[in-house]
Amino acid sequence: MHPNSNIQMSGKYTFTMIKPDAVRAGNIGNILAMINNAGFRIVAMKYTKLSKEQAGKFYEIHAARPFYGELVDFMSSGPIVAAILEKDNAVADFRTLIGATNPADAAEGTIRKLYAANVGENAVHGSDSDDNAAIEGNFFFSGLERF
Ligand code: 3AN
Repeated sequence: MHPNSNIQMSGKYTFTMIKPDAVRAGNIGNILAMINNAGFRIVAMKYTKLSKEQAGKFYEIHAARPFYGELVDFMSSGPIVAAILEKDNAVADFRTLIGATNPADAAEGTIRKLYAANVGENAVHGSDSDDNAAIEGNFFFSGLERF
C-alpha cells in the first residue's frame, strides 16, 4: 500500500478558469505566473471556448440570478483557460489569491485587483468549495488529462 494512501485528499484541489476578458487583455501568462508563484501545481489545463449551452450548464447554479444571461453570454464570448490546481487548502488559498468577486472590493495584489474590470468581467473563476472543485474539474477534464 502506498504510504500516503490514508491521507485525506479533500482540500488539495481547486478548479479555475482564466475568463475571456483576461484572455483578450493578454493576461494568461501574468495570471499563470501568479498561480505558480503562490505554490499551486497544475494538474490539468486546456485552452478552449465554451458554447452558450456549455456556459449555461457550468453556471446552472446561478440560473435564477438576475445576471445569469449576461454571465453566460460573457463566458461564451471568447476562449478561456481551464485548469485543475493542487495545493494544501487549495480552495480557500486560491480564493485569497484571486480576491473578492467585485474587483473594487478586492485586496491589493490579488489577481482580480490587478486584472479584473468589474464584477461581471472579473478575470478568473475559483471554486467555492471542495465539492464544487470536483464537479467543475470533472466538467472539463477526464482522468487521462490529469497529471
Ligand atoms: P465568485 O466567482 O467570486 O465565486 P459568484 O459565485 O458569486 O462569485 O458569481 C459567479 C460569477 O458570476 C462571478 N465570477 C461573476 O462573473 C458573475 N457575477 C457575480 N455577481 C455578479 C453581478 N452582480 N453582476 C454580474 N455578474 C456577476
